[in-house]
Amino acid sequence: MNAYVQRVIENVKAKHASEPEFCQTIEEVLSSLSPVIDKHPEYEKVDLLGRIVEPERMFTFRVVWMDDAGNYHTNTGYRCQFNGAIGPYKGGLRFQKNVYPGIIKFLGFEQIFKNALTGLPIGGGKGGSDFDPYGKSDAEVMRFCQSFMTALYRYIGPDIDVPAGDMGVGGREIGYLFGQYRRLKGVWENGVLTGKGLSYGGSLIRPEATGYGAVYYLQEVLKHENDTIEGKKIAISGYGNVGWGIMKKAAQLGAAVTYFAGPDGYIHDPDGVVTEEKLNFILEMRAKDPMHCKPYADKYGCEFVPGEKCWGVKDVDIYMPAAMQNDVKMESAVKIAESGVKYYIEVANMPTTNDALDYLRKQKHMIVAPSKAVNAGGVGVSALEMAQNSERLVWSAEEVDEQLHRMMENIHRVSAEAAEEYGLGYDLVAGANIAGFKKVATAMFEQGAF
Ligand code: 2IT
Repeated sequence: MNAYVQRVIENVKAKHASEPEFCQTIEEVLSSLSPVIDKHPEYEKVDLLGRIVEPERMFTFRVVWMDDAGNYHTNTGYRCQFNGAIGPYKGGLRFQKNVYPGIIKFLGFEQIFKNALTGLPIGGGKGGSDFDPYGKSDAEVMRFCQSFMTALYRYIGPDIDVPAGDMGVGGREIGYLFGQYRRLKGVWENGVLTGKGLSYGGSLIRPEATGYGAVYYLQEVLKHENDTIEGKKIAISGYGNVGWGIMKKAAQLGAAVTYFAGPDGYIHDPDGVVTEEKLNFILEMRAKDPMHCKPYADKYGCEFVPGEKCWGVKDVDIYMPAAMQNDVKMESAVKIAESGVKYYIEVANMPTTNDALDYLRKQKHMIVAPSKAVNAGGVGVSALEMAQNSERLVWSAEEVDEQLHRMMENIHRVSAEAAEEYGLGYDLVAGANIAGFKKVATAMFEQGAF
């Protein structure tokens, strides 16, 4: 490995030892960049890598809210404005009780190259809070969101930083956040958040975009292998917004999600989650109780395996981890490799530990695609939402879907070309890191040192 790359990785690991997720993403991404740094010694001269691993700005804030019984609670809010070289900071907010700086920084760093891959002018950022939305009433969520935005509003804006949703932040939360922003600022800046409701500046297809985009990317991989999506069986983890979008698009294209895993175990539906009724049932089940997917098995009489993940099942063609970070560890990776399944398409942010990812990438019979490319359609359509807002226009669902489709084809193509350029063959993981880096690095270099 390039000595400068190695040094930057070691520095990050020493400085951020208490933030393992951040160290993990830095090590994974930077090790792909070795050949690029070899070719561009000018980047070392201006310490471009030392700069890129340091957020431009990151802050915490106090969020105090009152529960329905009148008790006060205090949470920590975060926003990491990681890199604004190619556009306003852009990235979601995660509300989950395990949120701490290491999670926000890993997500923020992933967002930089992901956003660059969309081909649109958006920088990388992320935020959130250790607030646990589970079991909270609507009124409690509203009060929390209002308090959160009261602390954050002066640091964001359509040309500054544009938050969106992530885990624990969906349409409802974005509505409350947007309402409070508007109340505080007294202006209708409708590009300030994305994932908005359709009645106040949201984009058609945004809720489905991450899942749809993942399937469009998968189609490009299949095309590269002279294969097609028709008749393919898919095992996924997660059945949130993203997993649901995968199920729906797969069904439209003649494929089927036949396994899906939730927090309580996994479901095997040999017929696939392909009907309108089943897709709607998933939505209802999640709204009622996000922690259990067993009701699906009870309703449709299919197998439910409690406490297990579906990694290693043999009667599928494709794996798509779409739940959360570090979902697939070494033990699962070995089962996946032994199952003989060819396609491992990451969807959630950093769903695979570094050792497991290295192991899977070394399997000769497998093709591995990285989440920062595969899930980029979500933030890509967020950027399309910003474009519609600034034009004061609403594009049709067909138009947005068509642009999303083209975006995913392009992301796959530039990733494959970047890997090819550096003699790495069809390495989509390295290719995505290199293609994203090249755009951001060029912008940083041309803008001088800061
Ligand atoms: O991980 C992600 O890319 C997101 N949560 C979406 C971010 C966005 O700004 O739409």
